Amino acid sequence: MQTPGKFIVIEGLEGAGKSSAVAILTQAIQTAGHIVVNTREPGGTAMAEAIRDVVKHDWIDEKVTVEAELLLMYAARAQLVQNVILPNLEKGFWVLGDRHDMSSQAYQGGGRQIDQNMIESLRAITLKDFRPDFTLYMDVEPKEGLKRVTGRGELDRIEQEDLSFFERTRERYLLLAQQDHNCIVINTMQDMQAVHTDLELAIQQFLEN
Ligand code: Z5A
Repeated sequence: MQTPGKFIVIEGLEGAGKSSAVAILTQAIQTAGHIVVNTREPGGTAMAEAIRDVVKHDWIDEKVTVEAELLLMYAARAQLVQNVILPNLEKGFWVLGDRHDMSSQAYQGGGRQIDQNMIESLRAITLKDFRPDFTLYMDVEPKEGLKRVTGRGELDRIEQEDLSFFERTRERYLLLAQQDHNCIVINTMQDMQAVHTDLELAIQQFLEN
């Protein structure tokens, strides 16, 4: 789908450093003269934020099925794409997303081990041929990522998963990144200054092309 604006996405496990990446990329894109609209997934519209609360909530006496989780992620995404992302891209603004479809492919496909064809069908129904123009996957070893975010308070339902869930998620992320020629991998197992330099170089190259 061709629009005047560009859709850039930051992906990665928890503790990969997505928050500071958002700040650096926003600044670089604005300096190049574009208006930036920031989004996060799941969330970003009133209804999608309500879905975010539902999907992250720990329902204690009720098992959240992997199918329900997947459907909720796509319901939130459908709302965000139609109400926020596409209208802004059509105005020529740049949209910078903290997570998008690759999160479902990695967390629900890799972590939860949902069949890839099922996810692909949902993707096709919800997003049709809409895809990011550029994705920066922030790679972190799960143990290190979880260490960085401990001490932030109570863990939500997904954060309570065991290490093997995050290892499967990371493995799927790396595979997806390798298959997507519009995606680059940023190694975040280095100090923050080096990560920031890599991010700046990557976005400059994209802006120049
Ligand atoms: N999810 C899903 O399953 N399927 C989907 O389709 C979608 C999402 C869209 C969203 O949670 C949850 O939903 C997420 C995936 C799932 N669940 N999990 N688990 P969220 O939005 O609340 O959480 P998040 O996206 O994972 O954000 P986060 O935990 O805040 O991660 P982050 O933004 O990457 O972390 P950060 O705040 O930038 O960095 C964390 C700390 O590490 C911070 O103190 C930094 O100073 C430090 N840091 C960062 N980089 C470094 C380096 N290089 N060295 C040392 N320290 C560092």
